[in-house]
This record gives sequence, structure tokens and C-alpha cells, in this order.
Amino acid sequence: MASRRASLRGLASHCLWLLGVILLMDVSARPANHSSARERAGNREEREILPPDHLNGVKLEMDGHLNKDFHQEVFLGKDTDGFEEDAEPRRSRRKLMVIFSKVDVNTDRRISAKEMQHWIMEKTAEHFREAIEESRVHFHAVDPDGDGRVSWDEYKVKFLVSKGHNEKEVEEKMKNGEELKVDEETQEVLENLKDRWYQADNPPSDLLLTEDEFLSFLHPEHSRGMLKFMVKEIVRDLDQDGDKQLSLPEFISLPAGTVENQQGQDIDDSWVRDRKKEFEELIDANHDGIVTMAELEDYMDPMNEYNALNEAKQMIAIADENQNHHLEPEEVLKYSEFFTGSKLMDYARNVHEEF
Ligand SMILES: [Ca+2]
Ligand SMILES: [Ca+2]
Ligand SMILES: [Ca+2]
Ligand SMILES: [Ca+2]
Repeated sequence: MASRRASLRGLASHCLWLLGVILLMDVSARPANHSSARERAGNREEREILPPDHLNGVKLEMDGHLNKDFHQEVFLGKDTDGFEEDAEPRRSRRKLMVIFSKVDVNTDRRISAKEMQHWIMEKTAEHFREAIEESRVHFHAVDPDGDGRVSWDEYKVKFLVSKGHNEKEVEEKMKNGEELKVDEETQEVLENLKDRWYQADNPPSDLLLTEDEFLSFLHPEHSRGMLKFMVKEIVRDLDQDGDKQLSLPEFISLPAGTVENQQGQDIDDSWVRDRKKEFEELIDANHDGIVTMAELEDYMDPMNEYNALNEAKQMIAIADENQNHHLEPEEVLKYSEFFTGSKLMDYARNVHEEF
């Protein structure tokens, strides 16, 4: 790759257009994963049938942590290539400016809150289409006889096999109603999964999931009922006084563990600061100091237009140096790390050259 890049660079001065075409081909030849998403993915076989811990374009992780990559996910959509750590800055800048002109629908060379809102909605829909596609593939993997229904027991077998159990043995024992020996952690995961399976199973509940139900099992963020379920679980984990609502102290109380040094302390401080800001500015919509389940549900709903507009305004405010409530190309380039996850040094010199 390095030598190919080097020779491409040589070509560039002679034929920019050709470079563009070749780079575009290069982009589409790479896998669509963002590196941090790849790191999260873990064991492949397990990943195929387990609901993901991380949902693209959703504000909170399943464990209640803030989704650190949210802004990048709703700005880039599926198309994260070109912003990896080792990407050529020149190519990344170019790509960022291509995105800029797509967001800027009325071509006045600045991005308004409305334009950003529409873009966020579009990119969120893109993540959803990808989730549907993945879910279809995984559904076929757990429904080998292809009757369009998967029972909890069938799923359980596949899950235990992914944990290293022998398929024949597990099936045999389940058929005979014998006890299965699984470790405590696996047992806990199984129970959570079964709760979720029940939730995803629309009436009449027969514990058989259709492809649509399986999609909401894997991706609760796009189903009203499952979204409620997900919010309940998060509140259950964070609520300390049992009133089924979250106060600010509950929302910012740190996970158990001791801080060993100053660096750890700094990380904790910024964790608390980010969560406090999110709680006060976005989640607690009526600003009464309490986050209800309904508020959290609105906040987590990726298709909520009002939220998308708030997000759009927040994203603009972060980079709006000249305070005109719009984003100019220079501002987007300067704050590229916020929008794309990759720092693009030397932005100013290249704005005019590349845009
Ligand atoms: Ca515009
Ligand atoms: Ca509470
Ligand atoms: Ca409130
Ligand atoms: Ca501006």
C-alpha cells in the first residue's frame, strides 16, 4: 500500500483527476469498519449472533456510558473510510470537503442547523439500513431450516456453541431436559438475552422470532417497545434510590473502581464533566433536574427529529468560531477531529486549494 501511495503521489502533480478516480477505487476496496468499531467487535462468531454492545448513532452505550463516537457516526454515516489514523491528511481533507458540499444543500458554502439536522437524519437512516442488512444475514445463520422462525432453544444452542460448547451434546441434553453446565457469567448473559428475546417476541408470545422480531432483538434502537426496554435496563443500572428516575448525582456517579494516579483522576474528571453537560443540556429536556424514563427514551431514539436538531445545533456550536450559527469549510476542517475522529493538521493552507 505504501509504495502504491508513493507512486500515486508522483502522479498527482501531473494528473489530479486520475488521482481522484484511483483514490475513490481505493476507498471502496477497503472494509467499511471504523477502526474503533473493529476493536469493539471482538470474537467474530459470537458477534454474529449476539446483540451488539454498541449501537451506531445512538447516544448511550448499552451499559449507560456516553457513546464517544456519536458525532462522528452521525456525521460520517457508514462511510468512515479515509479518516483512519494512518490516512493521508490531504485525502481526508478532500473527502471532508466532499461531505461538506453534500450537507450544504443550498450551496451557500455554509452549513445551517437545518441542513445539519437533515444530514444527521439521513446518516442515521443509513446506519439503520446497515443494521437490517446485518440482521438478515445473522437471522439466516440461526435459522438453518429456513422456516422464517427461530426458537429461543435454537438460539440458545447457537449461543452456547459460540461459547465453546459442543453442539450435539447441548442439543441432546436440552432434548432430554438435562441440566447444562455453564459458568456463572455465561448464565447471566443467557438470562439477559432471554429477557430480551421475550421483549422482542410480539404477541402471541411463542418465543419464536420472525426476521423482523429478530431485528429488534439485535437492534432495539429502532423499535418503540424495545427502546423502552433498553431505557428501563439503563435506569435500573443507574438508579440508586429506586424512584425509577435519574438525578444528576445518579447519572454522574462513577463506576466502581479505584483511581490510581493523576492520569486516572483526569479521565474521571472529564467523564463526569461530559456526563453532567449531557444531562443538563440534552437529556433533561424540561430542565427540572430529573431525567424521567420518557426523557431518556426521547434522547436515545435515533429517529427523533427534535433531538437531531438539538444535536445539529450543538455540533455547530462546537466549531462555530465566527459565531454566525453556521459552519464554514474552514471551521469544519479546523474541528475535523470532532466530526471525523481524525486530526487534519495544516487545514488553513489547503482550504482554498482543495475546496
Ligand atoms: Ca447552506
Ligand atoms: Ca433515582
Ligand atoms: Ca426532566
Ligand atoms: Ca461559523
